[in-house]
Amino acid sequence: MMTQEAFRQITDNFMISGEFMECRPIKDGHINNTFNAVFRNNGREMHYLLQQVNTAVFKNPEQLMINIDLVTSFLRDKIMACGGDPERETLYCKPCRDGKKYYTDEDGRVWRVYNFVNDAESFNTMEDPQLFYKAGYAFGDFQKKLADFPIENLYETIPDFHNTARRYRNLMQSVQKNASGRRSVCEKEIEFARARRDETYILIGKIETGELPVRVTHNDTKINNILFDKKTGEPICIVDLDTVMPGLSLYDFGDAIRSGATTAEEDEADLSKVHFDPALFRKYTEGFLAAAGGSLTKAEIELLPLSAKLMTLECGMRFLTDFIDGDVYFKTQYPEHNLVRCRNQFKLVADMEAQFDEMKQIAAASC
Ligand code: GN1
Ligand code: MG
Repeated sequence: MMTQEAFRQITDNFMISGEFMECRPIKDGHINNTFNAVFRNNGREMHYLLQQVNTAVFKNPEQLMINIDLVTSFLRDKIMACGGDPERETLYCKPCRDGKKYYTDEDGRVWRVYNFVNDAESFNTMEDPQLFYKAGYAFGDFQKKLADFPIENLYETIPDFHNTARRYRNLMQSVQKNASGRRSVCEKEIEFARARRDETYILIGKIETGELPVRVTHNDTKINNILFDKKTGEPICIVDLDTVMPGLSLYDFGDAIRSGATTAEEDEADLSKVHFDPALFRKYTEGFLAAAGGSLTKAEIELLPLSAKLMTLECGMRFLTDFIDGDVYFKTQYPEHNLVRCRNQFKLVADMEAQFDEMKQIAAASC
């Protein structure tokens, strides 16, 4: 547990005016540690988003922060050109007093500070189809805004992040090693993944053949990575930019469906509550295509349903791998947490397979 004095000392390294009041933990996200840093400046309470970057996951914070700085500056310019409010519509880094974009403390921990978007909220599920339509539009628009970003300037912050075939191989290596000794309790899930091995190569294969274009994508389009304006209910800002890098539009589409076109949270253990919802799939698809559809190729549009299934399978395999490895990657709250998440994702995969024809019809009708 860090003391408030320790937080004060960390934030003191950033160009923030006013007096430090306190840091409050924000519990979202499985990777980084996030805090609301409260300051008082001229009698006004000011908020900043302080994050401790997980350097076990993001091994090169220098490159990570270069990416984020380039992307957020680019977005800021675009937002201003459209008459938008760059303070609320994009994150941007508050620099350190030495001009760097992040601070490394004495224990080697890496910290950064973003603007805090006030009067905004995020959701872990999307029961309201209209809200999910807006989410689709927002992620589609994010992709569209970055369409002319010079992709060659971006580092790959986590290599092979959405290489589903690689994720499958990693799972099988973990199964072999069985570091936690937990393998025997998840044989059914291992078999589920094994039965879908050939499909894990489809998207990566189409990059290699040039059938699918590599674009600047977000790569972590979990639905709670959109901030909605509390007053208007409109999406205002896309957050969690650590994995913005070269990728497929299908990764962003698929991961949003994985996390949003479902009737339950990602770690709902009661599978009778977990269903893929085709009506939500339809809404997101319509919203995403309304914003980004014009720039997508025929091949991309055709693969939308499959990408939803593959991104869900991939995420389930990653949870399963981490369960077998002994919970070394994702934050967990209890010993079976990763297995519960895996079962939840695999239930969605099975549902999508059962309703795949309907998904294809919806995608075809939405463009
Ligand atoms: C992680 O940080 P967060 O919770 O938004 C993960 C995503 C997974 C997601 C599953 C860098 O995202 O890839 O889809 O958990 N991010 C990283 O909930 O691994
Ligand atoms: Mg993330």
